[in-house]
Amino acid sequence: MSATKKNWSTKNIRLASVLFLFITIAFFFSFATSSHAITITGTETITTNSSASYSTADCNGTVSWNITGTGASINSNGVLTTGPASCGGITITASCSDGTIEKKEIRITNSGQWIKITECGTDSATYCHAGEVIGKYWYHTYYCYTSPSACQTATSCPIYTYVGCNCTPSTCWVKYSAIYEWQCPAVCTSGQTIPCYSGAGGTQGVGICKAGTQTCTNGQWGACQGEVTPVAEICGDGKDNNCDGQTDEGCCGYTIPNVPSLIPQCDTRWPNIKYDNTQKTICKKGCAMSSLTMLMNSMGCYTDLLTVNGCSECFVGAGSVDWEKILGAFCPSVSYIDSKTFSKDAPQPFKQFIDSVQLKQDMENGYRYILWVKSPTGSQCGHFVFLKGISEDCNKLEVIDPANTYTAITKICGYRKFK
Ligand SMILES: [Ca+2]
Ligand SMILES: [Ca+2]
Repeated sequence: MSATKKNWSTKNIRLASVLFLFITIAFFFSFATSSHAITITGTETITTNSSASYSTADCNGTVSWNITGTGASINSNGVLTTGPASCGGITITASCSDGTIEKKEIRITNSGQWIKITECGTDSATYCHAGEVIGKYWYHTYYCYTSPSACQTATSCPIYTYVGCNCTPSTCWVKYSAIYEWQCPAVCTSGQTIPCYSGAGGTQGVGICKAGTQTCTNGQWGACQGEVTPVAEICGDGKDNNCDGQTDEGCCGYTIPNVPSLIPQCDTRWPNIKYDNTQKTICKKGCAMSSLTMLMNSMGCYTDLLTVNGCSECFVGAGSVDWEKILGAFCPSVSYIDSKTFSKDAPQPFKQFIDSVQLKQDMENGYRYILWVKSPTGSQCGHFVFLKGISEDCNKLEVIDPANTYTAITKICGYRKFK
């Protein structure tokens, strides 16, 4: 029994040893023939004729390198010794002695050739990642379209033109558009400037209108900066806004209704008649009285100069008219509103003190003015005229002058205002 037992034990040990050896060999062969995933590391985008280095991660053995496309070559160390000369994508293949193989597609960007969208083909529904920058050329950036259908209809894309796209899952080509370059060639040197003007002919340099400047950026002219072109005339700003050579035209241009006839202070009807009770004649002294008489006549109160001159209480001091008393005596419907003096010594440009458009509105609203102006025979203030209107360009006050000298004036010393 014990011998039999011993024989069984010996048999079992031998069997266990055989099994152990078998498992060990099986494990060894299993280990020796298993493959690792390897990864090619190195740049994914290169320019034509450039070199680049690649290596593998996790290769359990030696690596042999191969390359396809565009005449490029790669040496045994994974160095791209001859870069791709031009168009097309290239594929680098690393074969590890442990049996694993890895391929890597490389994008080629260069001055105006082809790009291969390497992302294409990894997913049958996605050629490349939407919005991904697939290349840059000059100052253009090229973006990926997301689907075959988009790829096929992308010819309207403003930044480049698809010239070929078979839209199979592995190939989607974009060509930098020669057409685009023809349409938009560099037309200027960056930094260059030129004058520019988009207003109508004949308006540049007139009134407010002036040229601007265009600056060249990236070979193309930028927008015109700083130019001033015609706009509708703005009343009362003293500027020629529509650049037609006239300032504030159409803004004034008013003549009062019922323009009175001239009452000349010197007239054969009163050749040597004294003014008021002075020793001076109406011809010498009667401008204010004449202006006010014309004003009253235009406002429906007809009277004549000799009648006014005969009104003993209508004058004050040394023969100055009393505006209110004359109106009270001959035209009580009209009131003396205001008196303004801008200068007692020399007339001043009325536009310094009076807004032309406002003056026109005043006259339209029934206000009437007698202007204090320069004496026709001297340089100082000493004469009165009746304001009948304002010129089209707002620059001149049109008057009826008792001395029959002025028809329009631009400078005044002051005014008397009535309504
Ligand atoms: Ca104008
Ligand atoms: Ca204007």
